[in-house]
Amino acid sequence: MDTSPPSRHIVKAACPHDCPDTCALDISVEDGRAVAVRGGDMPFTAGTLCTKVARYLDRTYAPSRILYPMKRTGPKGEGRFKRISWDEALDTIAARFTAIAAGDPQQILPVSYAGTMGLVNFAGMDRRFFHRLGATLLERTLCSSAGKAGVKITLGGSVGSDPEQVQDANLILIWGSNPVTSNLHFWSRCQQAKRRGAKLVIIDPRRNETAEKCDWHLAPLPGTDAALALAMMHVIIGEGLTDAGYIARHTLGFDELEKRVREWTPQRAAAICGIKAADIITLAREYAATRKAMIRINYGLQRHAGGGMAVRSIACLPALTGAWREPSGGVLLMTSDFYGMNHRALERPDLLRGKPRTINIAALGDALTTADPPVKAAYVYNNNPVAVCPDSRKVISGFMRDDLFTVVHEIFQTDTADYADILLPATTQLEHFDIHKSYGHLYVQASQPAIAPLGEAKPNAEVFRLLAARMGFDEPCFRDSDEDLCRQALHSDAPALKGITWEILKENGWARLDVPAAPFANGGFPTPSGKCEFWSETAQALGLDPLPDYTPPRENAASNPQLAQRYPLAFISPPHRHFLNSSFANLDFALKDAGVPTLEIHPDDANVRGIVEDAEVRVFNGRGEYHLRARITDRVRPGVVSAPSVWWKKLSPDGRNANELTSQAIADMGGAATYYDCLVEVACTKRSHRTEPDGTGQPDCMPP
Ligand SMILES: Nc1nc2c(c(=O)[nH]1)N[C@H]1C(S)=C(S)[C@@H](COP(=O)(O)OP(=O)(O)OC[C@H]3O[C@@H](n4cnc5c(=O)[nH]c(N)nc54)[C@H](O)[C@@H]3O)O[C@H]1N2
Ligand SMILES: Nc1nc2c(c(=O)[nH]1)N[C@H]1C(S)=C(S)[C@@H](COP(=O)(O)OP(=O)(O)OC[C@H]3O[C@@H](n4cnc5c(=O)[nH]c(N)nc54)[C@H](O)[C@@H]3O)O[C@H]1N2
Ligand SMILES: [Mo]
Repeated sequence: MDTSPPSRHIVKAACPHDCPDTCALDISVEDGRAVAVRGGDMPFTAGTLCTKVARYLDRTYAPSRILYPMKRTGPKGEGRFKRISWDEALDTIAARFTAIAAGDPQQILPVSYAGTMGLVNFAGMDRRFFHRLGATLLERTLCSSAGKAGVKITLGGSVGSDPEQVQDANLILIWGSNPVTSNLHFWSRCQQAKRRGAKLVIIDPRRNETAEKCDWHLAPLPGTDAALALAMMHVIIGEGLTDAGYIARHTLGFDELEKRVREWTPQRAAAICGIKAADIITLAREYAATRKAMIRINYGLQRHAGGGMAVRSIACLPALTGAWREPSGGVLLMTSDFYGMNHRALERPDLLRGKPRTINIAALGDALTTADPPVKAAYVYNNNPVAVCPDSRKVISGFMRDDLFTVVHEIFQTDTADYADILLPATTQLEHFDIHKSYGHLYVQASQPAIAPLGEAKPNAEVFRLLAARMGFDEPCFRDSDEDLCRQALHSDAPALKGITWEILKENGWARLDVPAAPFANGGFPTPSGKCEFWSETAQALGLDPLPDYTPPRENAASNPQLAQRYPLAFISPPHRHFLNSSFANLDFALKDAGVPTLEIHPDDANVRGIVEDAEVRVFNGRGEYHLRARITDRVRPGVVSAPSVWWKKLSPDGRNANELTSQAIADMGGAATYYDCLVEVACTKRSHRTEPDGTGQPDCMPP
């Protein structure tokens, strides 16, 4: 009998989820089983995790994981499957793809997003495979591409302030962002700043979890932030609060900008934003008076028709006031372009045959139902499109097509998996190698497998290697191992990566990029001019206004009064604190913490509709409808309703979720989805009386 104590060791990994914090993880392993997950010693993580990822073992060892390849036995959408072998699964896929590709490979569509953000399994062997196949190219635009395009115009790329400096700021503007929910480790640094006396201002149509803890909350109407930023510039320039030296040396187009913002009086912006002109003036003066002022933009404000312009306009502010001179000044949307990793080596665009068409995932529903040539096969991985893509009724009718061959590679049997012809089991982060950059800090990380794959689960990269071999793709790059891919990501002469090797990362878990604390104190923006570009030739070449301006939402009272008459409320569906997009939204602990799906509605809007607390309401527009429990609260401003998301449809009381209502229309830049540009009406659905425990009746709906 072996009486030796179980051997316990720590494996260094990284959180794979789509979140700016990309945490370092320490996985404790005992006898081949992971027994604990803790925050690693990477400075941004500093040993703490969010409540979801602290329970990552519940995800890895969930009884509901898919562990074997399966094929569908019932009708599409019903979710009945039967176990098959990997050989049968791969042979089936290779045969179907080969037959379809013989006609036109563009009839095959990869459908992926950010289920994992490790580069090996996010954008490596998969891209090689689809490039070589000649499949349709997918434009991945569900989240950030409008904002990304906006900062690229003004700053030259996805670069900005170092989030590890924010604790020294004296003023922090949290703009379209909810760090308590979605950027926790940035928030802990904001709290340090607050304890030191810094002022925290939040700009958000909803008094979100973060706003509760800020000093000042401004609540503009959704999609109107560019007007607010332009009016701030009006005040800053008009009152001479600028840093003339910084402007002269490090910016382009100041005279043109001055002329443009002259039209943007605080009164004009106030009418658009639905806030007070006096507040805009105060905000502009306080911002300009504080050199150590950091603006944290996040994605909430760019999920609108004018999302690109909004981010572009806000990104001009620190160059006007010279806040870039301070490490704790400037503006941050994302840090991704500081890395300079070798994405070409990973994705191998040189393998492309011909010039395949591009399909935008923001309009997946239209693509699956009307594209010409039609999509005959869809390969879904890292993505739950039935739950997360806009206008789900169309997405579902696409996946319902009998003549569509659908492969889904997943950890769980999601809403999308139910439509698969072939369902493949995926590994979780504890079971594979990967390399991680981040969009919210400046560290590179190695993620190493802590345990063997559960059941017959395989990583994304491995499945594409096996498929490539079956399809006769004999280029050597299809035989690269996962660690080869990690090394190739670092094959780069980017100065920020100097001295960082895969071996060092494996040993330490992480390494910081070589980026100075105040990256643009002396200019050096990665724009064509090297300056912060108020006036942009790049924008002009894209057919856009060379100067910042306000692009109104597609769906609001000013831009579409007829629509607003039928559907008068602006509907937003921001991330739920207990979920990560639709990930975790199937695990018992997260569902228990989240409770029932709710709609937050202001008392004024509830009263005129006869809606009382806890009533069941129908939220609807021309695209669809679903039912929610009403929460009557002044958290949302009048005219705005909010439904924290993204719930799995099949785990929601009425089998539907927020994306029944959202639109496939795209933003002004980056082909981006416009989830929060969405008008709805709300009605109380039940006039019945529910019985309370004390026997009294509580009407669900009151006469308005
Ligand atoms: N717990 C948790 N964390 C997450 C996620 C999650 O689902 N749950 N998702 C992850 C992902 S993929 C992303 S992209 C990030 C998202 O992180 P954020 O960008 O912070 O999330 P959002 O809720 O989209 O936007 C934040 C805020 O924007 C507000 N907002 C909506 N429209 C507007 C507007 O027009 N103007 C302004 N000023 N504000 C507006 C919303 O009310 C919300 O409070 O979080 C990541 N982290
Ligand atoms: N209404 C509304 N809709 C939204 C949003 C919103 O705010 N409101 N937010 C949008 C945003 S910001 C985003 S980023 C998108 C997110 O959309 P997605 O990127 O689709 O994110 P998830 O919903 O988390 O689904 C990812 C899936 O990938 C799977 N997965 C994880 N790791 C792996 C792996 O290694 N291999 C494979 N094969 N699968 C894996 C997970 O199990 C999960 O089911 O949703 C968007 N949808
Ligand atoms: Mo996202």
